[in-house]
Amino acid sequence: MLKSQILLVTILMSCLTFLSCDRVQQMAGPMAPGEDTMDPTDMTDPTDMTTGPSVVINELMADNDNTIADPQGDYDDWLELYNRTDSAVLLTGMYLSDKEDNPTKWAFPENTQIPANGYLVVWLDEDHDDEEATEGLHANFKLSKGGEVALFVDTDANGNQVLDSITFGEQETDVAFGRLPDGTGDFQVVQATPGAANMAN
Ligand SMILES: [Ca+2]
Ligand SMILES: [Ca+2]
Ligand SMILES: [Ca+2]
Repeated sequence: MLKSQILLVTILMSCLTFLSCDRVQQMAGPMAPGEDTMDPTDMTDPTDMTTGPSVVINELMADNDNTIADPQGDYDDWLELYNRTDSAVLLTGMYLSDKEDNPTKWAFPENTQIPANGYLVVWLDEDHDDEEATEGLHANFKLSKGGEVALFVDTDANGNQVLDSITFGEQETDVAFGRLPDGTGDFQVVQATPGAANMAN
């Protein structure tokens, strides 16, 4: 009786050895490494509004005569960024520029943050070196009323990445040009809303 039990176990072991890993995998179909651990919720939804850059250029004014003064009381050009995500974004290592051949013209100061679904205004007034201009962000270039380009740029191991850019034509004094709706819409003439949600003209 004992001998026959041992024989049965031996036969079972042989069968298990025959069903080697390769064979089990073949029967289950080809499987890429890690495929069995993929979470289907990790898939990118192509209709998701938040695909693309987290932060975009949202509004600008290239000839501000009496719309809004900067913290030093000057009516200067300005540009508004908008954070399209539900998380604050650190802008360290990112840049603004008005020259495609010099995309890293002005660096955001270390630890500059834009809040979740929030706005950030940068004065484009060349007051970056002004010791009086301690309040507010002041870039080292201005926008041309006759039209030019504004670039929002990140840098990484692959070099400069233009996250967003807007090429605009001639602008009218005290008229803002912005996305409608915020963050995703096409640029058009809008009401001037620096630091707040864009509104139809
Ligand atoms: Ca200024
Ligand atoms: Ca310029
Ligand atoms: Ca705005």
